[in-house]
Amino acid sequence: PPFWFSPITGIYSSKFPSIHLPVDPNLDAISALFSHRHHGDAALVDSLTGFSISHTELQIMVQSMAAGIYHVLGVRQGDVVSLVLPNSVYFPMIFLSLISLGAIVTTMNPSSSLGEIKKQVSECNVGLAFTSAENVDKLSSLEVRVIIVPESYDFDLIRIENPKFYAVMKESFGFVPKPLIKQDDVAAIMYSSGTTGATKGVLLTHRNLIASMELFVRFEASQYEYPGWSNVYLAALPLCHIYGLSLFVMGLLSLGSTIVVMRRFDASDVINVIERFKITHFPVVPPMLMALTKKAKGVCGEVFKSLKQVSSGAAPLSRKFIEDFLQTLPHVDLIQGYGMTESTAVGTRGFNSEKLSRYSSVGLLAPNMQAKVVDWSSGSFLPPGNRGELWVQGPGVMKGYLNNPKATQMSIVEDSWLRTGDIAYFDEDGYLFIVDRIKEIIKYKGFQIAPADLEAVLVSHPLIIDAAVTAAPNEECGEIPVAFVVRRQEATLSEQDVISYVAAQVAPYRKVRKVVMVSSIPKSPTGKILRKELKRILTKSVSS
Ligand code: 4UW
Repeated sequence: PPFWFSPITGIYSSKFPSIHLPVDPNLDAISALFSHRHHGDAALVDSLTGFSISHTELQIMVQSMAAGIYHVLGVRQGDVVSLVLPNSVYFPMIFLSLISLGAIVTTMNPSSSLGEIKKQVSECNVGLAFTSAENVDKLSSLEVRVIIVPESYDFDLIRIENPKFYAVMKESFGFVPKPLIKQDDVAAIMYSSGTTGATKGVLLTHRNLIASMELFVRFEASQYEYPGWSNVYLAALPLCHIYGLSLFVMGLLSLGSTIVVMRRFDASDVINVIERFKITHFPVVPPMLMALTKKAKGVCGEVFKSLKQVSSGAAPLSRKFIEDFLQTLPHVDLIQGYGMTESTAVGTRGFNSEKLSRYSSVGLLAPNMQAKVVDWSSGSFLPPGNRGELWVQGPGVMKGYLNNPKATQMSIVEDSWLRTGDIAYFDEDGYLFIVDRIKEIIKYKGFQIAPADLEAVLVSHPLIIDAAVTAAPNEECGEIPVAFVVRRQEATLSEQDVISYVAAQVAPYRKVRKVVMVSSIPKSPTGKILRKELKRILTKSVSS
């Protein structure tokens, strides 16, 4: 057998030598981040205005903002603060400042509905939020103290128009007592539905964030022929999701790379931004790759001269997209990566994906990570070439779910193994291929949608007796949520009524996009929704 697989234990190990992670139990992720020395110049650049701050300035601003947050806002170690923010240069500054104080950050998608924000605010016990103007009313109605984060980088203007934020950011308060932060303390609570049920808070510790920075981002950069600090990354992925957060906010800032931040993804803008800022690396989700390829076909190749690498993840990438991209931009390296919120994005990354067959692989296990491929009927551990549920183990794996020991016990099994809910196999060279998903989550453009969350909204409708949600494949978005609905007998409820009802209560990306009226929901004797059966009904209704 290869050195990276043991037929006795069934354990796959990383092909890379282990990386020495800091052993001091009293270490916070921000001290670890800023302890790295590098040659970096510009750290964060706003793609719209070109406003930029250097790595040195970033460090100073984080210190001064932490002091402002401590003295002006009274935030203390262990307090949970929410970021309900679109991408901006301020996002990393605020995140790093809060974490450095030992506060716990919970991120929310800025398009979240009042109901979604309410759930997270109450579960996490959020007292303060940093948010953009459009979410102020929602948060205030929940009695959360709000700090509005400006869109502008004109500090003279901010001093007049938003003196509160200015005071937090710029006033110099000098001394902040440094709390004792342990690596095992929780730093962030990210939301994910895991393998089943509603969305849950994923507890990520300082140790998890450090592991993600070292094993995912810094390790990959160490494999390039050129130094990581010379790269210019485009951050169009949402920083509120684990992929953007661990890559841009932690890993790349520690490397000294330059990050050009886009408020939101737009394919035409992206092309201008790539040319203007000479972007070298562009991490994407599959729909972004598709949109980029489409746009690139009509554009002179010179525009993409600087681009070296595009990395895709968070959802499966079809072979068709891969081939199309490689034909359109043959000089650009395409890799895939795989990770989860529950693993702090640590998982696999593609390296030297020289053969076309390898492009559809999500790459090799990160250093210090181990995996098992488990046969779901017999429970046995499978060797290379065999498909089963992927389990992973390593320092990126979360502490557990917030206030939910049962869900934690179901996800982290045999002491330390995280069940991914993905069906996968390793090939004879140790490359991982994700082939299916057995967990319930729907991936819409790489974002998670928990069927259970939508089902709860659906059955709250007075005319709906029962409901179930599953995914339908969709070329542009990967998957879209489809609702199966059982109406009250006398009810005149249309498919459009159902779509509108849900749309009013969830973030736009999570809305139901198709409705199938049924007379009953297929369930097991114990009342569990038979999702496979739903999928079957769906395929039948499409093909007939
Ligand atoms: N192919 C097929 C993939 C893939 C995938 C993820 O929302 P979460 O919890 O987290 C993410 C994290 C994505 C990510 C992390 C680190 C990294 O290097 C990278 O590379 C580009 C991406 O999406 O959803 C986790 C679930 O998303 C699916 C899979 O089902 C996983 O359990 N998923 N990446 N390349 N499916």
